[in-house]
Amino acid sequence: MDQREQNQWKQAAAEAAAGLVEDGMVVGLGSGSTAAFFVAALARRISLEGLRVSGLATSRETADQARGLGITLTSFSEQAQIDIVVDGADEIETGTLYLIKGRGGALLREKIVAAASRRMAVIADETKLVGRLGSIVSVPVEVVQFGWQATERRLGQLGGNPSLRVGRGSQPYVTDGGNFIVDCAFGVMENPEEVAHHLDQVVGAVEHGLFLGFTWQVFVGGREGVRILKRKADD
Ligand code: A5P
Repeated sequence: MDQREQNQWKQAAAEAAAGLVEDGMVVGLGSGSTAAFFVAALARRISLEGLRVSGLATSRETADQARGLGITLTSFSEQAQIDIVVDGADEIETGTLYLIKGRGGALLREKIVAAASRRMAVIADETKLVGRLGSIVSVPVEVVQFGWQATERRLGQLGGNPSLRVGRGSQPYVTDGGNFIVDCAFGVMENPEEVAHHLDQVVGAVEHGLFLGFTWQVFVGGREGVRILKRKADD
């Protein structure tokens, strides 16, 4: 896959989704390379059209980028609800619009923001589309540091073939929330709801990267331009 072309697809999807933002909105700002294109596109609309929006960032990295581009940031102490969140994904199941997220490590804040948003628009290049979740990536699970080995063992008993994510200098990767990430290779999932239900019960696991039922629309950039996938019920 040509990286430059893939970036163009990501950017095209991000720019199309930036068109969803209206004056006065509170906008959840996702994390990752595709979301970074969205933040840049939104900043351009703000400066060219004088759009007034507040952004709620899903990671420190996104907050830094948004602040640097002059986007006003807000927080949950100021907002009861977010109008729309625009975020990337690692896998998108085409039939259900279910997602795996968290390769960038921001899944906990991403899910909190998605859950507090009226709508979630997902932006991606077409390499992220799969028929079944688990085809390409593992499911990241954010776990508290205390007793992580016990939590990892439990994830292994669930068939997750777990491995602790390693960051810089071969040290465990630490999230913005101060937790570790255990990546779980469940393989192709026939029943992601059941996997999510089991992960929800694991003591020591704070959150997992299965985003089921959050997506409103997906903007997919690819060779043919940008196409929009909609949830069946919204057709
Ligand atoms: C961050 O934790 C992730 O959920 C990202 O949204 C996801 O990894 C997509 O990232 P890219 O847009 O960089 O592929």
